[in-house]
Amino acid sequence: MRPDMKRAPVWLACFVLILGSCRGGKDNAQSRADGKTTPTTVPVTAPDLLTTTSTTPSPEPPADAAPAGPDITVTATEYAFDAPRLVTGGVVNLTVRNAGRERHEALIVKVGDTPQPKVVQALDAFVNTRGQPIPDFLDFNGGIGTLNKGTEAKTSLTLPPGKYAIVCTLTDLDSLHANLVPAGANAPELYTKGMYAPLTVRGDGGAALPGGDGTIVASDYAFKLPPFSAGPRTFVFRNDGAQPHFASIGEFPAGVDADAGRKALQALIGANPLAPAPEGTPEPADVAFAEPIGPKSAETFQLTLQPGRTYSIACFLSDRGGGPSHAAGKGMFMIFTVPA
Ligand SMILES: [Cu+2]
Repeated sequence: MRPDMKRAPVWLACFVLILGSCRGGKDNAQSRADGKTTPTTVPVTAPDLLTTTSTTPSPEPPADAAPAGPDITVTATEYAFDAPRLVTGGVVNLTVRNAGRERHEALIVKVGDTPQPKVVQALDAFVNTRGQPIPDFLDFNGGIGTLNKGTEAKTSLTLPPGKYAIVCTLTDLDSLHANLVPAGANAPELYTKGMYAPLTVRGDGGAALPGGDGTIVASDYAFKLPPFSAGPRTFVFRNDGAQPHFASIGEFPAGVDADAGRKALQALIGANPLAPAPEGTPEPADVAFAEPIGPKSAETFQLTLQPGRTYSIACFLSDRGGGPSHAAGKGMFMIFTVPA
């Protein structure tokens, strides 16, 4: 999910070029965006996975279909998810691979029997007009946040039996360097372009959530953090609150200490998200997301911590009933520095 904390200055000429080529050929847009001409992708295999197309969701899997799990893999491309249609409930170990050229995510939302157009309408409202009430039929069940092309990430999450959709809420613009995204720019979310995969969950496989390297606890409205140490880590993100929460983790440039990080974060969160950050404010780079989860739920996420660096952690969700983001309205953000 997009953190919604900052949008960067305009480079209008380039934006026009990129938009033009986005329509005709994404290779050009991507090459311009990251300064490379060679697309890099990971090889994709799709063992016993069924391809899902989103515009016409297939009927429910048959009653005697064999569910996948607890280990499942979802592959993201432009613009589709290659994902199982039926999985065993309980703890699911999900690997998401980005085999496309753009950035993608795999957010799992519980949708029940709500038809796809109505879900999409609710997602549009949620993504583009933060602070509106979230409809009762929509629940967040974690997933994998923004993944760069050619990368993969893992999460373990809990899926009670029910009907879900795997969605990507990013747009083509999210694949551009932040400095190229003009203020107020908009593009269709990728779940409207094919990245909407219905998922049915049956039964409970009885697997347990792995422990990881520590637990980050979200409540209404604070984070409790474990001790941190440098290196590749897997953390449990647990929601003990009554509201949905997520964690967007940003890494400040080297040399930014906790004090400077706190001041910067306060300035960024207070700023208009469509405006450039105040002059000279160091900005944290998004490095990890614990995707949104509902109350009494937990998931794991991966995060590589650098020695001596300062990080931000913030929740930009609002209450289900609407209102300001938890970061802006409730002060649900923190700074931490990893020991050198
Ligand atoms: Cu929150």
